[in-house]
Amino acid sequence: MTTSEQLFEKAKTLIPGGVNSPVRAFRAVGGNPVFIKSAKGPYLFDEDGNRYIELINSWGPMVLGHAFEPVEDAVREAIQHSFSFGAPTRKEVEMAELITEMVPSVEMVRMVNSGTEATMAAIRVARGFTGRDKLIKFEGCYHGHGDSFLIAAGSGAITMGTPDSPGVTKATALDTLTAPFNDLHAVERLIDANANQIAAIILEPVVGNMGCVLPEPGFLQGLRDLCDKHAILLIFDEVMTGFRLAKGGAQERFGIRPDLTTMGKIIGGGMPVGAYGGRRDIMSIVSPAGPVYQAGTLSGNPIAMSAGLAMLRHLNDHPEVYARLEELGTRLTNGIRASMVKLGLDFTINHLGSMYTLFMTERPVSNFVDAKTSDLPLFGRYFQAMLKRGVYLAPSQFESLFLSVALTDELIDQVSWANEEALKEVI
Ligand code: HOZ
Repeated sequence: MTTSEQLFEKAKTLIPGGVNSPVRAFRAVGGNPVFIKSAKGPYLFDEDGNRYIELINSWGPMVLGHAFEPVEDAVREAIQHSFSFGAPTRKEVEMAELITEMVPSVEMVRMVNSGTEATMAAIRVARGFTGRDKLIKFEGCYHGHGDSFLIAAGSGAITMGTPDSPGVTKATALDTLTAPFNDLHAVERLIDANANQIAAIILEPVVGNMGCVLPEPGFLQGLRDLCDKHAILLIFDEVMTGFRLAKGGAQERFGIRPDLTTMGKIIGGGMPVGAYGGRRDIMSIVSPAGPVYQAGTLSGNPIAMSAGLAMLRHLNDHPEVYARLEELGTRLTNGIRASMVKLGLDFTINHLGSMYTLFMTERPVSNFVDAKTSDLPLFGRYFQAMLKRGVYLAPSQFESLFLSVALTDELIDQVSWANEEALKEVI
């Protein structure tokens, strides 16, 4: 038995399913999860001494690779001053200033501890601001595990076969309306059928949680226009895309200004951090400035702020990081396409910048229904074939992969090679 196997056996007796977040249990791909011991740059190392080229990067934030030295140094410096105060600090002010500079739609920002917290708070604020109860989300988008979002949810929820989770009350579920991603007409119909009742439309502007799915031309602008017309707030969930697709996230890349934005672990340099922010008039209703309550002792934690500041400052000062991420993403997806031509395969690759997904379907994937046409058992075999060749992919078809600038051209070519060999093996 490997060390990972031993750990998993024990974990299953102590932790539900043996893991603290479902996707990583490998249920969708079979086999035993590998237990990670450490990571550096582009590599993960498991408890059995195996090394993997890392294509998840903690589900997004490790855009500079693991254990990036300026972030490590910042954490080392910060821990000398204790770990938590539950009181304001200079670093929180610096963080807020930097975020508002990098993401101009965010005029005020509140730090929280995870993307889930950020989205839960953002919709509360949207409801408080508009005085309306309902929200529109898109099938297959995932906004964390808040009750309102576990309706037609992607990521682990669909991976485990529970897009609509038991435990969410009927009343809560009724306030969440869903539409297919990229379908403006469906959104219009929902708005018409629920006149003056919709507080917000929330979406991942580039989806990571049903695999990588791109907005079609005009979709984001169409949502912006509908929101303006009907006094609905537009919320971009940039937990995965923020500071990754561009310095200012997907909203910079597509030139759309949402009313509110949610952000995640990247602003903690990978540590447990989230944030929500947006228009000053909206954020001014958050307690204690206004009546909408939201709080947290760990919010703005000094260690996490130090890590996040080091990472965001680096990204802000080094725009070449984004050009490099583009090159790496293009090199890898071109390599995968070339292999597929060679092998006579026509699977769909969705790609933007440093995010991509190879869907095991020949159908173009622009929404959840399309994504679900993927051959999931084939994906499982492909995942295992890649793992065997030392490449660590997301253990679910319904997740995006994320590259880091720690990858080199040579490593990208190794991944392409592994990909071709893996496809040959499983087809
Ligand atoms: N649901 C997360 C990504 N969409 C992954 C959770 C994990 O860390 O296992």
